[in-house]
Amino acid sequence: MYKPPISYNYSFWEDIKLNKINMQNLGLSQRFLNESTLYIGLTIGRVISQYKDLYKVICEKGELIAEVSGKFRFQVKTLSDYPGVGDFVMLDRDTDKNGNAIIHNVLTRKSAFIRKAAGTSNVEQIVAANIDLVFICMSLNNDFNLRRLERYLSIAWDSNAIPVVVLTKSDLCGDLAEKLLAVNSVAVGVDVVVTTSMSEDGYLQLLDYIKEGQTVAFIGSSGVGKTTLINGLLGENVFETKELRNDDKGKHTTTRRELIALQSGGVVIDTPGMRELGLESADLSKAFFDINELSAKCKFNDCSHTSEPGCAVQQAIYDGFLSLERLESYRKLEKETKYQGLNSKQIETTKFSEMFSEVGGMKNARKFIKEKNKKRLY
Ligand SMILES: Nc1nc2c(ncn2[C@@H]2O[C@H](COP(=O)(O)OP(=O)(O)O)[C@@H](O)[C@H]2O)c(=O)[nH]1
Ligand SMILES: [Mg+2]
Ligand SMILES: [Zn+2]
Repeated sequence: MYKPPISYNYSFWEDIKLNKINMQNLGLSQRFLNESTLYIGLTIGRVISQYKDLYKVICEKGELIAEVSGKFRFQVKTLSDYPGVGDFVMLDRDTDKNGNAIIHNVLTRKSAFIRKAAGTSNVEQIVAANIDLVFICMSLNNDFNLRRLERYLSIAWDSNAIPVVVLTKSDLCGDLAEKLLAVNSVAVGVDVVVTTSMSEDGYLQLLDYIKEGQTVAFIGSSGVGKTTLINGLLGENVFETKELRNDDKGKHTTTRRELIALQSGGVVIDTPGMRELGLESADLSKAFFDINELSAKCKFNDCSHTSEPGCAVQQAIYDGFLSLERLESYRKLEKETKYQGLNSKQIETTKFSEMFSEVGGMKNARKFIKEKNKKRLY
């Protein structure tokens, strides 16, 4: 079904030139306006791209280049405290004619998609902030990988935004029905949209999800067609796509802008592809809702779903309702996020239990820790 593209011929950049920027169209809601009144004399803006220490920010008077204040830099605790694309920030001026604007504050995020570079500890990074929806983009050809999808879904559920799976390049897929079945078994309770940028009606259904005043982030591996989709929705090549062989093997080309408003009032965020997506925190209870539900039916409350009698998870695998790969994927992600929310003492305890469960079982580990804690009292 073909729907006329509502974003075509929209002269957003004309608006900028004419200083007619409507911050509401850029997602500025009452909630952020209220918070901004705490900062008297500062101007509110939204980060539209970042390059190293410099931020491109859009505010009522137009775009400007900004950097964080020295005090801000001094106070940050983690990388994710720094502004990211989509953040609302408080600036000391509304033009950069006389030098870069200074960012003094980042307004409280209502959501954030955070990645952690795999293998490195504590380097978490804001991929997109203040988003309502996350379009998890995966191509139906080379990039297709259910385990990766589970990873993305786990982070997306944890972000406070609602995930939608966007399958791209359907024109390059010969077994769509089969792939859809597989995706649906993994994307529990999540909308799945099939797209292709090869025809105009192949992606317009995405517009149904991008509501006025809302922000949608396109997330996924490099080369799956995120930028092409967004350009299609905008009806103009605002973002640079990479020309490559149709095989997903693209390199990220830096874009000047990553956040842009659609005529409909919605805002889209294009993100550069991520080769690695480490978990900082994840919500496995939603991403693995099926396993969670099954666990409740296991005979033992602390069932590890390995060899216990009356294990509903193992039964589901046996009956073919759940794949072993999915359970393993769940375990892997669980392990990565295990220490989340624990204090240092709890982490230490957990590590000890693990260590000792390998040697002499949990009993020994508990005893050891008890002894250790006793000694601490004296
Ligand atoms: N066959 C086919 N190629 C596509 C489609 N969408 C994008 N491409 C191509 O895939 C490559 C990568 O696209 P791009 O939008 O830059 O991917 P991104 O890295 O996810 O932003 C480009 O060469 C596009 O022309 C599609 O639906 N079908
Ligand atoms: Mg791109
Ligand atoms: Zn079990």
